[in-house]
Amino acid sequence: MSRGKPIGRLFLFFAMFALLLTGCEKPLSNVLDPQGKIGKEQLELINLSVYIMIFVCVIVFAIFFYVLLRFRRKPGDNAIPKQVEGSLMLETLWIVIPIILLVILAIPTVMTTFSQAKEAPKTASEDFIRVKATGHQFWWEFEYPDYKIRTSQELHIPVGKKVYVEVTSDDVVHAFWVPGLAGKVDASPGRINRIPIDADKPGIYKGRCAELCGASHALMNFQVVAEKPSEFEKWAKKRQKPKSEPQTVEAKDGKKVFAQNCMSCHAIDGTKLKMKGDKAPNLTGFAKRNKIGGLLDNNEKNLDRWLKNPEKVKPGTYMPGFSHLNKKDLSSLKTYLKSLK
Ligand code: HEC
Ligand SMILES: [Cu+2]
Repeated sequence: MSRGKPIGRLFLFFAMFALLLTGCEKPLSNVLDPQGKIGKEQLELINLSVYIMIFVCVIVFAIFFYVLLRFRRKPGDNAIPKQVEGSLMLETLWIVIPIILLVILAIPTVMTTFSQAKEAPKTASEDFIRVKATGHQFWWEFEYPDYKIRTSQELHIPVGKKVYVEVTSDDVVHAFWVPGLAGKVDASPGRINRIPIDADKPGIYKGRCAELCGASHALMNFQVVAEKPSEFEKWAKKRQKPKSEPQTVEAKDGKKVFAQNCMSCHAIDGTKLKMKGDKAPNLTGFAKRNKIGGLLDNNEKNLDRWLKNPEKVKPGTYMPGFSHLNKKDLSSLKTYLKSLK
């Protein structure tokens, strides 16, 4: 293969780089195009600091090049130029100008930070909802205290309402981040950090863990499902009264297999058996989820893959594999999971 001229190669390099940048993420996951009021306020702060930096760079480089050209040493000129050390005017200038710039940066930053970090009001209201998000290796749990529901991997939120998220962790330090909506916040064990999020329009926004937390950190994804408030209420009602009792013989068998093998870790609400495992995602309404483990499309083939060897999908996961179950048990188990609505 010909190696091309250096300029050609350089061009190719930048062209590929540009291509890489454009291909990074689908829409709805772009930090520089947030889809909610809160993200937009945060973007304004980013923009303000970028404008100030550009302003400083332009002036400094303009002076730099001016001095470079204007005061070049000419041949035969060996005189020492006039010294400006101790110039009161210059020193005042280069102290006062940065102070002014920092104040311009600080006022909106402090105001926005404090107004966004406010705690949710104590009494529930129509204007906002509360969510507690807990990071686990390698999945997210979401709790809605005002609705008394608990879910995982999929955070449903009503469009146009402020969502007060209280973030914490059950094990190591994770970080809660929905790039398309707002900034990130650490999820630390034994501590609650707050971040509000909101979405202007319905859609599915990618969420991810933003703190290296173990082997499957990069796979610790979740989804934010933003829907019209009426749809959200419908979803919440359904979650409060889920259809978890099996209706067919096969699903009934599957429930037995589940009770024997899975109940120690997983909870399913709305069954006569008390399935209250708390070491793993709550599987209530599992059939309605878009993804398995926040990662694989929720279909038969992937469910099979996940149940037989979750380690292969998420290295280091605490979910054991169940490839030892016989064909019939595995198939009735899947039927039961697919009936959870
Ligand atoms: C030792 C505890 C444990 C047992 C037992 C267990 N699981 Fe899991 N399971 C987990 C953990 C932990 C996760 C979360 C994995 C992740 O995403 O990182 C999980 C995830 C899942 C998921 C994906 C959930 C989601 O929200 O997308 C399904 C489905 C699942 N398990 C089914 C089962 C079934 C069926 C059984 C029994 C045959 C079972 N599990 C047994 C710990 C367990
Ligand atoms: Cu993590």
